Amino acid sequence: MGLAADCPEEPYPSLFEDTLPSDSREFAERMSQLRLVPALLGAQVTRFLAARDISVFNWRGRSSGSPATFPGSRGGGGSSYMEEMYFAWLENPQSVHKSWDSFFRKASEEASSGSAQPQLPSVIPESRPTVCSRTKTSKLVEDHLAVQSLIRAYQIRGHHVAQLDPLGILDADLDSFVPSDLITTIDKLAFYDLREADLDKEFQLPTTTFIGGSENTLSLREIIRRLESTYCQHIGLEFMFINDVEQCQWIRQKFETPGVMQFSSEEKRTLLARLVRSMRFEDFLARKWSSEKRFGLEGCEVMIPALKTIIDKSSEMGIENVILGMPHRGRLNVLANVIRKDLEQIFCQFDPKLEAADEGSGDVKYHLGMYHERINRVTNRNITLSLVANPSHLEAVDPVVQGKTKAEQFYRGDAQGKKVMSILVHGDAAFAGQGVVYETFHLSDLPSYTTNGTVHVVVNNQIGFTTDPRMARSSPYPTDVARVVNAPIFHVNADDPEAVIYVCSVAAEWRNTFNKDVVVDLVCYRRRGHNEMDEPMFTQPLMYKQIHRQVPVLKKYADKLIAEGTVTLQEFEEEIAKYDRICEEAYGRSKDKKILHIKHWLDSPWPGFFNMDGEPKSMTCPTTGIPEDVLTHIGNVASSVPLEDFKIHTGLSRILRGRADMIKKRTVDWALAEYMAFGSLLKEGIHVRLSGQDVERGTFSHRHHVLHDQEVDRRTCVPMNHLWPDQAPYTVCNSSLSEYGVLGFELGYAMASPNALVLWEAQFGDFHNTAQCIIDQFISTGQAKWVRHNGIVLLLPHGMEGMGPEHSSARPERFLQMSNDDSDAYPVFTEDFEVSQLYDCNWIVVNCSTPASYFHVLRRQILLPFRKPLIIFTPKSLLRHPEARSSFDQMVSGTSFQRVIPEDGAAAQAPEQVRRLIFCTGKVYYDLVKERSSQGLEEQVAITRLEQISPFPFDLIKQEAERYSGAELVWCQEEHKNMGYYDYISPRFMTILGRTRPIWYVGRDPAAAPATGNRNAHLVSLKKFLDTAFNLQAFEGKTF
Ligand SMILES: Cc1ncc(C[n+]2csc(CCOP(=O)(O)OP(=O)(O)O)c2C)c(N)n1
Ligand SMILES: [Mg+2]
Repeated sequence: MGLAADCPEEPYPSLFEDTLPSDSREFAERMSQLRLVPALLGAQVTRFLAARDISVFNWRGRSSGSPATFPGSRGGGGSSYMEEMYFAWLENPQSVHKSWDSFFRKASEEASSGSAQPQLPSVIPESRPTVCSRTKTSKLVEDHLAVQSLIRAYQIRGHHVAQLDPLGILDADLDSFVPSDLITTIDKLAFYDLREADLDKEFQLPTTTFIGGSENTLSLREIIRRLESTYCQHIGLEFMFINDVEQCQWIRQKFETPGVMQFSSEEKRTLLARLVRSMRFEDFLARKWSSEKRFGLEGCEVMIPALKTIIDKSSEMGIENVILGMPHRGRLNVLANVIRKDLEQIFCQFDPKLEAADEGSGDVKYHLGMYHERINRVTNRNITLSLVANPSHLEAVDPVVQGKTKAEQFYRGDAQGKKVMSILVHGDAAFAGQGVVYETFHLSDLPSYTTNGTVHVVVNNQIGFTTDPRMARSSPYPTDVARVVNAPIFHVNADDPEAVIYVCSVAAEWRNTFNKDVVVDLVCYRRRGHNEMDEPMFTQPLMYKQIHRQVPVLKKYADKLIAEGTVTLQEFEEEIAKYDRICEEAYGRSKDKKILHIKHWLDSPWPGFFNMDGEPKSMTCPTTGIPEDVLTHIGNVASSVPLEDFKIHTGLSRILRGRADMIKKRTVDWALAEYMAFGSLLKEGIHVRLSGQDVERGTFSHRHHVLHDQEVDRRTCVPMNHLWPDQAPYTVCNSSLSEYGVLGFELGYAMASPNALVLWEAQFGDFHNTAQCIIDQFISTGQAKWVRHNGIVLLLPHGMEGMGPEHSSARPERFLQMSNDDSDAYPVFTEDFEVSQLYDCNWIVVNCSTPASYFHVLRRQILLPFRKPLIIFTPKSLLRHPEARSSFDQMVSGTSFQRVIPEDGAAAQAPEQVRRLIFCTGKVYYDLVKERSSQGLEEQVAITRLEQISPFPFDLIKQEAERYSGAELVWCQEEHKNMGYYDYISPRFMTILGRTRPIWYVGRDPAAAPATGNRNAHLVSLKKFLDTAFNLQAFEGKTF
């Protein structure tokens, strides 16, 4: 007989409404308060929890492990009902049942008098004659508390025993341990002080579970059965760590409600048809090109219907643009069956004789990107899908996808991410192993970086190349990294297609409801080796024996649907034949294709920017100067506080006064030049975004683009957005302390549109190397591999200033070594040499020595008729150097960026008298000028600056060398000889000079570290090379 029958008249439901706190912080606070009243509750709780030290039983062939802790109970969960009652009673004694009221009243009296503990409350009114004895009711309360704990245990730990591995070999959490509080055998009821006899008793369900559906009570047997079926079958849910009750409730409702996983026969047929496509596509490739690598999806064919479900569901909820990032595995299948790239364009890529039509080196077929606008068949709405091209470097594309998504949202005014979303697909080993995954997660909730939720899909084939997951990660699941941002994680057995589809549709809904990340972990297997040529039996013999026995998911699902009568065998076979025919026909057409157009694989087309052939509309660049009144206006805004009653720091007032002074004198320093460049572009409708660590103020406290009210918390003002009423928006944002993630993000942002100046600034240039993968794999090579232009700007503070080995060098040598202009080819100096040289290069590397130079190069970046990444070595001490100022005259209309700034002093008046011409770049120019003046060598030594180092200004260097035909040529740099620019400029000088004159090196000696940590050593080496620079006998008698 059930409990309700024992005490039928009791107001049981209200009393047992669940009140367990899900918020762990709140819970911790309460626990600490609770510690203040141990005398009151301590003994009761202890008694309730006593005698539950129970051994763990073998279950489903799992071996026993160490006993689990019991956080839901021992840590407080079991007592929390009592706590809830207690705190509610403290607030208002009327709010709890009177039996609790009397219990607490009594307890507090007794606690203060030091007498014995009170009895737990009876739910039976004391005045009523009762059939339930006091012990019985006490047991009843305890049993209910136990059932609550039991439900909570399943919600928290059910996933540990879920049947996730389709092979049935590995535990998805890498641990065979069975939590002791899950009722995996009858005897484990004892953990809760329950017995087999209790199984048929009815229990009131707390509000934190939905297993009852419309019923408020269930028998214990049914409770356990339903919990098992929700949490321990083919879906494993991890969400109870989320610090938000509403979100936890939402998930519980989605999965616990009885009958939620019902599919109509139409839905089942669609799912089967999608599986047919997924599987037969791989089969087709395997048949036609059996010895080609394609990184097939076999073993996780369900990923195609999974992605399609996420897209369908999202489209249903209003999404119009989905941006995908994914690695190699299954990529061709996704292109064919999710993005719907023409099959012949995929198949023709397998033809080794296919010629590339576009310039560039191209990429392997499973890296290319794609963009497609189509109608979503399920929702009948327009949808744009793009798959972002990516390198082999696993997970590197993650932040890039996020940046592109953010930009698309920005341009559409989609601040909530209701129109544009991203999906990231990961491999299990890469997701756990690559740090950029973590960096990308940390961007997910930052205001200037959030994409309002990403759906992550992990192809968890339980292997990474040849490495077993037990050797590849220290966390239980490959997905644990997602826990840091409170993303729910849905593990699912990929051999249960309906479970997968259900989980995916919940994931899409989650993203749409809460605008937060979510992870779907498809626990699957890899039917073949890492690629189709690999032998997996070398390293995973037993796993692969099982895989060889494994019935493919398509067959399993088809058998199921045929058995239940949803489809007939004939229909199934026809579906297969139909898709095979589609593939055959496309294959036939693909043979006619002789030329590969990589531009057909663009993930981010820029409509209208290039001409119809994808070429720049001109090969000229307008001058980059601007009218003086615009300079003055921007300067005035940069020197003021545009908001009323806004109190800025007095130190900043001084800075603004200094700026106003400069504007009056028609001069600019570095910060003002930047202001003028950004402001003028904003005026022209160009969106500007500057991101990086501490960029708002500027690492060197020179920028101050965000003003902070000193009296009103978090009141800020960005004067740059107060320039003109119809200007484009300016975004300046301090980033998380990440280079890899943030640079990738900004690169993706810049990818979305050519009409934006997107800049990433490193705190110090030295730190860019933690983002080296983005630089190597995307920035320097992106256009060559994927014909996609990108105008990202890197601002890299650089300069030897005695700040030690890690705050000195942005490693110019590395950027220059990757520049693609030919050091040995004597160029043809056509009329458009300057622009066409820029067009041909893979990136532009500059080291500006004046603010005007910086101003012009930033503007040129946008005024050019094409886009190239721009690397700028930016100054530190020059930011405040009194000589490093520019006059408006160097920035007004008609002026432009000077790739080379020739000597314009005394030496230039009589070049034939000059004995030495020193070429240099950047800050060392100021040291050289000072030294020259102190030695009185202005007439004998000319100094010429290279502002643009790469592509190398061959034409201007030639002119300079010819003008000073009798002078010795010297390259002077402050960097060590094996670093800096020397190795880059030296062969180019040789080429342009026809090897007739040497270019002597002056600078620091070769070294391992880029700079000394000793200030004195720094100064000594500076003096030494400056002495050599002006020692006119230094190279006498030397040969080259
Ligand atoms: C950053 C990086 N390191 C190493 C590799 C070489 N590599 C290619 S695939 C692979 C295994 C990836 O395993 P997983 O992420 O589980 O994906 P799967 O191939 O199993 O789908 C490795 C190590 C790589 N591509 N990128
Ligand atoms: Mg894997």
